[in-house]
Amino acid sequence: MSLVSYELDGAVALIGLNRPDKRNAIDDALIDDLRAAVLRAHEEADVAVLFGHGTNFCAGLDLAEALARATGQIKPPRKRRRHNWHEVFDLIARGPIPFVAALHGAVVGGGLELAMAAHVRVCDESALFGLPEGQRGIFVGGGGTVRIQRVVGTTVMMDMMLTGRLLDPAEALQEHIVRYTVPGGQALAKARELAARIGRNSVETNWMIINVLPRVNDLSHDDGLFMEQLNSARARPPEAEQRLREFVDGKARRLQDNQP
Ligand code: 1HE
Repeated sequence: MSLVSYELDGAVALIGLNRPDKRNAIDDALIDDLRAAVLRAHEEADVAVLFGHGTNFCAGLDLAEALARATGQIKPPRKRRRHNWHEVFDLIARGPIPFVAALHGAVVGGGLELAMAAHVRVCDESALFGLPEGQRGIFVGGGGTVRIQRVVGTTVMMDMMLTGRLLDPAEALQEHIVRYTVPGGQALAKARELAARIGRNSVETNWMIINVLPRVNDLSHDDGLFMEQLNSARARPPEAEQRLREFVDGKARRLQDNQP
């Protein structure tokens, strides 16, 4: 049985962490199933929603499996390869389609790192965000030093890691961990609504938004502007001509119809 559910609703893939008895803790089997689901979504969807089944989004690293690994019960691979969380989270963050994360309950440790690989994040009022690695004697390993630190800044991440402080939805909004907060039980519905809007954009522009912006963030001012110029001057796909014509002919949706 897969530890990750997958459903296609039109052009929106719904990907659900499905290990609720273990609070969707991420073990090797779950990461493999998540990888398969993400790759399938890349093929057949224009946008994806990531959510957790049960009462939590994700309790982070499977600590029982981590203990088995630390005590040698699970043999390390003979050859070094790329960290499998890094690979899968990058497939989400820098793949061909945008991801919207619907968050509730515990969003901690690796669960927060996974959420931060998504491009738009929504939480309901039950959500709690934390980085309890210090209490477990381990360190972030799912890209958090890069991805979380860039969003919340060093001060906030250090505080979360050193004190183990949990952020509530209002604090998460303030720190840009989420962009939308909704009443209990409504995160998935809101995420699906946002995904539907995102899915109405040009696929090509969505690709540039999620792939160009984070890279420009890593560049100097001059190189960033150069990268922007290269991308905005790329040959426009036929879809762009059609969308431009719809606007000029008065047939396009107006911006005020778009407020989330
Ligand atoms: C788990 C895990 C887990 C729950 N690994 N099994 N993550 C953490 O430090 C979070 C640890 N978990 C918790 O603090 C709590 O479980 C929760 C706040 C998420 C949920 O509490 P609650 O009362 O609803 O559930 P519970 O009774 O604590 O747990 C239910 C079951 O899930 C129980 O198993 P059971 O067989 O006894 O029923 C728990 O053992 C199991 N469970 N969380 C394994 N994380 C690559 S670097 C990333 C580093 C990190 O992610 S650090 C953060 C680790």
